[in-house]
This record gives sequence, structure tokens and C-alpha cells, in this order.
Amino acid sequence: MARKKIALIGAGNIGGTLAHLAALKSLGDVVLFDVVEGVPQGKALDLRQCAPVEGFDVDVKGTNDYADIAGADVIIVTAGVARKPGMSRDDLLGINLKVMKAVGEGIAANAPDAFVICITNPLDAMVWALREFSGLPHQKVVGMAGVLDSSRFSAFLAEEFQVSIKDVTSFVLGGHGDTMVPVIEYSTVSGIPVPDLIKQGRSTQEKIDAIIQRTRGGGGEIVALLKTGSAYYAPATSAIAMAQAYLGDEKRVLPAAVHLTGQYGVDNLYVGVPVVIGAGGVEQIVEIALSDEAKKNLDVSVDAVKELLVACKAIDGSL
Ligand code: TXD
Repeated sequence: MARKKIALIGAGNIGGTLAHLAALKSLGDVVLFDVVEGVPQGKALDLRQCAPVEGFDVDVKGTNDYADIAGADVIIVTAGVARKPGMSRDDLLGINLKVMKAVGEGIAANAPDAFVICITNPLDAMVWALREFSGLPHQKVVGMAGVLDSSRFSAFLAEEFQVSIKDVTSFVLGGHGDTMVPVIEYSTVSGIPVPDLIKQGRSTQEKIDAIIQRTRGGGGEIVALLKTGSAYYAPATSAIAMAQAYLGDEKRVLPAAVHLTGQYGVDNLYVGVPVVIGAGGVEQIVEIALSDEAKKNLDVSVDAVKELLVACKAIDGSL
């Protein structure tokens, strides 16, 4: 069987880490694309020099030419710019929207059969725009945020309960960022829901509320520490888990930003919900009953995503 091909659009902090992980795990040949000349080539050369030590046989190539992503099985998109001082949210939106247009066209022309995972912020709007510009089927274009957000939530819960991370599952819905909705009723330690653990006196509602707030601000906490960029190890690991689910037809149940067509009362928007990822891309959307509070929080999150799409449409009339 021929090797799989993983194309990474954007060779920055997350793109480079994705390339490293994909090579270490031998997911397939890796193509690292960026508009900046030299960076993808330099990172690819450095990564190829890991091969003798690690013993991976996959190739890693750096490029500035979309033709090199031809036939990719998985494409992970991190291309874009981060917000700089003095730049409004709309300025950022305008710039990254243009990037999504270029990336969407590059994918449509060279790798229309790929499973595409978008990471670029503002995530829920960018994945929607990337799908529109690429014209790929909705089930083949997803956004990565939920795996990262729930991973952060799980890490904090494991610390709080002093248990192995292996026994913690957590559940996060909604958009990426301040409006995400961690759902404690579906977050468990070995199947025991967090509210039951609070009843057992293993934690308090106040402590769990503080963990929820910390999870919502999880990206900001890291930006404040790094000062010159945002998180990249955990975002990259999270996207790789999604890529593996697709490549291995694993049917994993993972939270992802996907196109909803009425589920959770949401129509024609990309919002984070649990889905089944397998060889068909998004194979199922998992709908769960929500408490009134979770439903209310999800509505706030959905409204925030809708606002972003209105702004995108005002910037680019073709959307
Ligand atoms: O959970 C999530 N979805 C996220 C999202 C978690 C963390 C960070 N998240 C967002 O991912 C972040 O706000 C950014 O929008 C992306 C990528 O983050 P990264 O840390 O990798 O950013 P870098 O290091 O600035 O890399 C971006 C690269 C950089 O090399 C640019 O030259 C390149 O994108 N770039 C482009 N590549 C291809 N094509 C175009 N047009 C282009 N424009 C810039």
C-alpha cells in the first residue's frame, strides 16, 4: 500500500509541530507549505535529519508551491496571522479570510479528495469560510478546537481529583474561546460524572466552576506566559488525533467544529459538537440532551459564531 500523504498549510509553530508529530508517528509523507520562502524548506530539512535517529521512513518536504500538496489524504490548515497590537478583530478577520480563500482554492485545485482540518482562528468562522472557498463536501472539512478544549478541561480535572488522566473524559461543546461550553454532566472519572464526584465531597462546585473558567481562558493563559505567540504543542497533538481517526477509519467520537443542519437547533453553521470521525470524514453527529443552562450557554456561543459570519460576509461579498 502506498504511503499516505499529509499536507500542512502554514509552517509556523503549530505547522512545524504537526510535521514533527506526523513524521514521528509515520502517518505518511509530510508536505509543509507556507507563503514565506525558506521556512517550510528549513523546517523540513531539520525534520528529515530526525529520521536516522527516530528511524522513520516517511519523507518531509517543504514548499511554497500548492502543486506539491497534490493527492494529499489529510490537510491541516494553520495558515494565517495572529492578532497584533492595534489590530481590531475585524482587521484580523479580513486578513485571515483572504488567507482562507487562497488556501481553499489551492486545496480545490490540488487535493479535492482530502480530509481537511482547519485550526486557524477565529476557528468557527474560518472553517466555515474555508469550506465555502474550497467547495469540498461538508463532511470532509472540520475545525479543530474541541479536542484541545476538552483536553485542557481533562488535564485540570485530573489534577483536581488526583487521578490518572487516562480515566478522565470530558465534554466541551460550542465555539472556540470564551463562549465554549464545558458540560460537567458528561464529564467523568471512570464513568462517574463530575456532579456525583462533587456530591461525594471529592471537589466543590466552586472549584469546578474555577476549572471551567480556566478551561475557557486556556489559550489566553498560555499567550500571557509565552508573550510572543500562542499554544502549539497541545493544538498540534489534538489535530493529529483527528487525522489519525480519519486515516485509520477509527470511528472515534471527538468534539469538532462541524457543519450543522438542524442538530442542536443550529442550521448551516460550523459549531463544536461531538462527532464520529472515520474514513468518511464526519460520519455521524452525536446529539445529546442538554440541561437548560448548557443549552443557554450553547445559544450564546452560536450567536457569537453567527456574528462572525455576518462580518465575513460583509468583508467578502462572494460568501
Ligand atoms: O484550537 C485552536 N483552533 C487554536 C487555534 C489553538 C491555538 C492557535 N490557534 C490558531 O492557529 C492561531 O490563532 C493561528 O490562527 C493558527 C496558527 O497558529 P501558529 O501558532 O502556528 O501561528 P504562526 O506560528 O504564526 O504560523 C502561521 C503561519 C506562518 O508561518 C505564516 O507565514 C503562514 O501561517 N501563513 C500562510 N501560509 C500559507 N498561506 C498563506 N496565505 C499564509 N499566510 C500566513
